[in-house]
Amino acid sequence: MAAFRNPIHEPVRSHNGHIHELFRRHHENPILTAADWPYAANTVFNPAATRLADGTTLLLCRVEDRRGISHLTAARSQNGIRNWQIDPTPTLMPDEGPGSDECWGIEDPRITFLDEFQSYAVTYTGFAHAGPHVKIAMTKDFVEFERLGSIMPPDDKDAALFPTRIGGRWALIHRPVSPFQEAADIWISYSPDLVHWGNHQVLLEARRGAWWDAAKVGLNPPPLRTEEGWLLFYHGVRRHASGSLYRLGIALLDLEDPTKIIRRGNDWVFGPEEHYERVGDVRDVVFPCGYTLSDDNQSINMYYGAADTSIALAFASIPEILEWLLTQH
Ligand code: BMA
Repeated sequence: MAAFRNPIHEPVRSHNGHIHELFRRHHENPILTAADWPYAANTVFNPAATRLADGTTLLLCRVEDRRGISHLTAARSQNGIRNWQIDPTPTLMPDEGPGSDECWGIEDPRITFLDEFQSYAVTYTGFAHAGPHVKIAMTKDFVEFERLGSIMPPDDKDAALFPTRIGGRWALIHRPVSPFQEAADIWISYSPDLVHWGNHQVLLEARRGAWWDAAKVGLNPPPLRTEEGWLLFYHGVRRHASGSLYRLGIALLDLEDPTKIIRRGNDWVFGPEEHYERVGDVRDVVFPCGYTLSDDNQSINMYYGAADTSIALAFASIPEILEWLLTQH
């Protein structure tokens, strides 16, 4: 595996002098914008991330064109910060044919490497007349994709797989929306084969009322296995007079039974502060869809969409995150 210098040692910025910030932004943020793209694009944001076997960082970026339709394009870099090699044409295009269930685009991918298949599973949102819904495709190289189709009907999004079976079954976290309630909660479902899903249940509820995660919660990057449990990074949305605020929160799920929540942080841990996070096509949004880990697995490099316009990078120490969570009451 190629040497990978942990970018956490580069200068980083942390704002709030009164609160110990778990995440530190890279000083070159945003690290990717539409101006870097080899072809015309409106915005690039909400990337999935993984490290390939040779150590290369791969981002599968959501690219919105000037019609408003999104597709996915891969960007590769040796250090995960700069010198990105961006595919010269879209890597995965929506099927825009008549009757297609993704005629308005494909959005917000998450990548999970499945040991069992030695393949990457990409879960993403297909968008069409019936609403957003969860789709899955398998790939070994981010060149050829095998599309397994739609696995959750509309309105459903923000889905990612766990990397291994749990109790013999695949598990998927996702976020359906019900017309019967104003808030939207995170759900978990199970499958024997990645295609047929059942045993649906609520996993984590939006907290309603004045909370930062009152209105909607949804998974961000795929769950991360740690010794203490599965780390769940999720966005909380609070609606207010001038729009919605997207911030990041953390919970810890039991390794054997992820429906058991060991801890849920009360405070949000990352939110829009910098200009590129506050101002853009959709203001006040930080939206990570992926991370990579440092060589020693002790820190997380989180890639996130900023204001639905650009791609940025922030770092956190996994032991610090766990310590923070486990001392929450
Ligand atoms: C969510 C998702 C994200 C987007 C966010 C803010 O519902 O659709 O793609 O970043 O809204 O617009």
